[in-house]
Amino acid sequence: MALMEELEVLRTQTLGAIAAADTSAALELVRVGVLGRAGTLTGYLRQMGQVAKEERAAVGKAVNEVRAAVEEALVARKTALDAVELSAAIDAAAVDVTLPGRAQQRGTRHLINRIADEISEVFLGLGYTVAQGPEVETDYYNFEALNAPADHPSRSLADTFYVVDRSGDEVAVRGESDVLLRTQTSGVQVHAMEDQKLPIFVIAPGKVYRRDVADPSHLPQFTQIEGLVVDKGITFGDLKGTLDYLCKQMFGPERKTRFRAHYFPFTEPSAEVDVSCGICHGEGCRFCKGTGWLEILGCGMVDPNVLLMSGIDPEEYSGFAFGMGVERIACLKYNVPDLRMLVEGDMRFLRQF
Ligand code: 2NL
Repeated sequence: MALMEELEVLRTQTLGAIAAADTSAALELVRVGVLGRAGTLTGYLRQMGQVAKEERAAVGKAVNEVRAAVEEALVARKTALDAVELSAAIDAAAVDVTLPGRAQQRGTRHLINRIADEISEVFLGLGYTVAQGPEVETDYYNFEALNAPADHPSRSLADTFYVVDRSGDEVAVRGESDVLLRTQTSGVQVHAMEDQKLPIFVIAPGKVYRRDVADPSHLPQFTQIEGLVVDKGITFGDLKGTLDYLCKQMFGPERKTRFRAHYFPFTEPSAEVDVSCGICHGEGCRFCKGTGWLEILGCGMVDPNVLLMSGIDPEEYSGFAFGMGVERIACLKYNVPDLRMLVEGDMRFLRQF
């Protein structure tokens, strides 16, 4: 019975092919080749009509047995291959939890802002408020209200950035005031004198602009903190005590201050304040250029004319004011030799602070 033998060969070959299939894709090819539409076993089922009547039952039974055996072997092999492939996929996607993590790059505050905040904190502790104002100001608030004479060099085109329109003409507001980038934050305090009730204890930190070429001690843009006090009975003694306290808070309790007579158009009398050198403690060294002192700010008693222009009676009220460059103070505190290092964005330098 040739047919029965053929079926036996087909069973043996198919079970061998199933055992040899080493991927589920290869196994599927075996399945389609035997049980698919054009499969070998399917061919035998189609031919059943041509099988002699008396053999039909036996052949049919044999075909079904082969099919049952093949299907059983397919399921078993498929289960085994699926397990192998799943574990291979898991291994391939595995995360090594013992690897060290990648550190997040954390930003830090810029030294300039940190020092500005430290200075502000000293004055907040003394009961001052912090005021802010526009970086684009009018000539009136930046110069005129501060008693700067019309021909003062700081008002010249060479020293101040004036705002121009497209044709290059200077911009005028209300037809009278020139528009400029503020050279100091004084305008903020003029606004405070005009708008706030007395007494005034205010500081004004912010960016200011001067038409300077950057060098070790100048930046065309820097951060200034100005302060203003207006009350009844304010004296130069109040000014000295306040600024001496500021220096000791910022640089340390062992540091001394000295007040040198100076001139500003907006204060009278005026002074520059030096803090004793932290490197030589007043002996004189290279850092303080042999003087024992480091210049840190300018100050003075508010000129009566300045009070008057903002509507305050100088017979009843007096005040003091001061201004300092934050970058300068940061460099003095950390012995940085060049202001430009603060704004060059070299992270190796900036991350130290
Ligand atoms: C400096 C010196 C100073 C003032 C700023 C001021 C403000 C008003 C009235 C009077 Cl509203 N004065 N400001 C006073 C003295 C000095 O700055 O060296 N700044 C970088």
